[in-house]
Amino acid sequence: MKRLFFALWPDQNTRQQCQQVIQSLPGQGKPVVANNLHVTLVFLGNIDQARQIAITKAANTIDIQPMRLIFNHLNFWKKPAVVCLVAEQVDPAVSNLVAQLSMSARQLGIELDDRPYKPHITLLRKAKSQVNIDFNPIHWQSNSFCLVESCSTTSGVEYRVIERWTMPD
Ligand code: 2AM
Repeated sequence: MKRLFFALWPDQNTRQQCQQVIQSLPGQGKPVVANNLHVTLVFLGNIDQARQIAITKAANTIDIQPMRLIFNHLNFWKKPAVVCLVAEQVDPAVSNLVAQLSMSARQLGIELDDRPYKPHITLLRKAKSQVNIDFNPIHWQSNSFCLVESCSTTSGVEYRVIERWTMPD
């Protein structure tokens, strides 16, 4: 079994901009390390090999559209205790992708969250309160999405891209 999720994987420049926001946050919570910053599309949970192969085949058939994201808000979500960058407007290209991946996962009997989808990048975990800082909105266009494994290591959780689907040129 692997703990898997679909995600958008920021380029280096976007990662650096997120890091700058993290560095300007008042000290609280546990910062997400630069290489782990991502936008979860669909969290799948523990998946066996047969289902991984099946969901990969389903993803192969998806027609990827350019996804434009503007992370313009910093939110504190009390229940997961995170501070995250949120894109208030959801690009239909992103919601379509989430809908297609979710449908494929459900068809394979994978149970998913029912909560409405909000693209976000978690910056701090174990956060305690809202932060109010000014920052320049982060603009990013993603032309690909990934299947990512969440791995527990002695130095903490590490997210590893195991498959990537990119829009043809
Ligand atoms: P996040 O996207 O808000 O940071 C791997 O665990 C990733 O999947 C994390 O980034 C996590 O939160 C996201 N995720 C979404 N739903 C989850 C769930 N029900 N359980 C664990 N992680 C979940």
